[in-house]
Amino acid sequence: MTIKAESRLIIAMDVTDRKEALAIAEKLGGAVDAIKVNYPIVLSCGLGIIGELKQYTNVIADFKVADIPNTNKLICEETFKAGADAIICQGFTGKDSVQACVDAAKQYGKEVFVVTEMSHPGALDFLQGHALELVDLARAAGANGIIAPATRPERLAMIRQRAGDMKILSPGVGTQGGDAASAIKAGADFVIVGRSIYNAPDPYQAAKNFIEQLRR
Ligand code: FNU
Repeated sequence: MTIKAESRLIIAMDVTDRKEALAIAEKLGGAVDAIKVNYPIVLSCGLGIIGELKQYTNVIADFKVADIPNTNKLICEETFKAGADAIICQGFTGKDSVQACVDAAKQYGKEVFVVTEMSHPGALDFLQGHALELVDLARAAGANGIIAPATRPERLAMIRQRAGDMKILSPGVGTQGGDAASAIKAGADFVIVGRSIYNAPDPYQAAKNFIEQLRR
């Protein structure tokens, strides 16, 4: 199943308390296109949290998989068996490693997104210089989409040009300084928002505000 762009909002569930995560998911699951889990929640709650969150919406496993092809395949299989609808992998490991993720995803009917330029300042040290090559690599490997920064809309637009019809998921909105509407305008299909939602006094209202911005 592919994750469809409806609200265009993906919540980054980086809280480490299971009850808090499930309460937010119950409130927001119906309004967002997916919940993204990363190591903090899985390390604190266990892999089973994927299945628990999945009852509310699609789940994307942001494991930034970055190993040799066989290990990548094993990581993807365990993640998909746990119920994740998609997985995020790194591209700098090379085409064979990304291909292993894509092959595993095809077997399970799931999706793969490849990190290109990251949203934080450190992405300028190495990743930015190779971002367009990473886009090409993701496409050549048959990935469903890529991750590109909402913190640099001009770079996001450049990456969009190169990405063809691949989906773009864009983190860095809110706390990291990126703007949701600008990211969509630059070519993102989805924005990923974590702290600006789950740390808000009213996460539901915060999510609704983002959805409203994305609709305009
Ligand atoms: P928030 N994330 C990111 N930038 O922020 N996966 C990237 O380039 C990237 C990511 C994740 O800042 C980050 O790990 F490839 O609180 C976190 O889970 O909104 C989320 O996106 C952003 O969280």
